[in-house]
Amino acid sequence: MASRAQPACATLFTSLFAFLFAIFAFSLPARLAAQSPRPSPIRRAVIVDTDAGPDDLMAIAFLLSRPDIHVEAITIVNGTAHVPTGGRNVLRLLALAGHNDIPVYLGRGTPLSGTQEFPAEWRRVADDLPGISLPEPKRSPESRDATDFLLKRLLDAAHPVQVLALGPLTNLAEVFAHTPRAARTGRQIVIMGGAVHVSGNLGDGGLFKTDNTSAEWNMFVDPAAAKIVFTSGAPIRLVPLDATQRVPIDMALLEQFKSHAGTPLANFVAQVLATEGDQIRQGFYFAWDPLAAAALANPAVVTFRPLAIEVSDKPGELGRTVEVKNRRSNTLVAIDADPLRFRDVFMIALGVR
Ligand code: AGV
Ligand code: CA
Repeated sequence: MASRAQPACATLFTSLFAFLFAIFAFSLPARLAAQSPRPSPIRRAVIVDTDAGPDDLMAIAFLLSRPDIHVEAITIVNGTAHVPTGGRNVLRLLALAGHNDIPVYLGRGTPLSGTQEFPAEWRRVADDLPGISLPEPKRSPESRDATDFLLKRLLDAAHPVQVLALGPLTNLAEVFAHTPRAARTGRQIVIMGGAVHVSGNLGDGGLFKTDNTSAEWNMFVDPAAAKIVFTSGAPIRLVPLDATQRVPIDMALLEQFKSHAGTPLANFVAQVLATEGDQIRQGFYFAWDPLAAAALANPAVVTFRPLAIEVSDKPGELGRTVEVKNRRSNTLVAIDADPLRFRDVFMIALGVR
């Protein structure tokens, strides 16, 4: 008797357990969604390599506001800001965003070769961020340097990561020169820089005297690094001036942010835009790094075309990104952008309507 009752009891228990488990399992997604402020559980891992200019910080604010993107780390490259101050400012932005979990790694303070620098006035503004209030940082930069971090992280092929490069290419080039296969293990690298079928921007603001009318600043500051990255075999999406000049930032966008910013990050963007008011009014302030970030998050904001790109080392056009015809493409180049789509993508993420 007892020997038959046992299996019956066990079956009852098994069914009861299966029933309870089914209720638990089916209600799990709904409960998780209710608890989490982020609707999408699948987030893309992104490392931002930045020279911490004011518009780099807007691009980072945008990415931090996207529920589908996980900014895993930020590496600082020599460029608009000086590396230590740039790192500190990024950590202050992360403190504002409540993202003190994101590590910041510092790169070297000079280009791989040459002594080109951004105009001193732009460097001062990027270091000091006049008119912009940010809290004190909640942590220090990591003690490992940026290239050591990038190298090991990119070689972890089991966890592919996208890199968004918003300044000169010094850090990435240092990594690829050291270990060439690191260029091929990551996901797409999205780069803001270059000018392919349009003029360069070294003359912006009349701060720098040069005859070079074809280079863009990020490529010009470290052309040797740009050359290494474009010949590395890395899968590159380039967002050059061809695309960014289609997206001028106008007073209307500034006003929208001023009157509708409802989060600390949107408020921060409003402040940055307000400090660029003069350039915006004169019509030469563009969505450079914010467009590249938006193109990473939502490629439909730009039109990509596969092209073979080479970086010039000729004196009169140092750093120019040249299209070479009849050669296999090495780059998806954003040759155009949709300004209205950019606005939507950027403003929706930051909660501004
Ligand atoms: O050339 C574009 C790059 C972007 O990475 N930077 C600005 C963005 O961070 C340099 C630059 C070009 N024109 C500028 C720049 C301007 N008028 N003010 C400040 N930086
Ligand atoms: Ca930049």
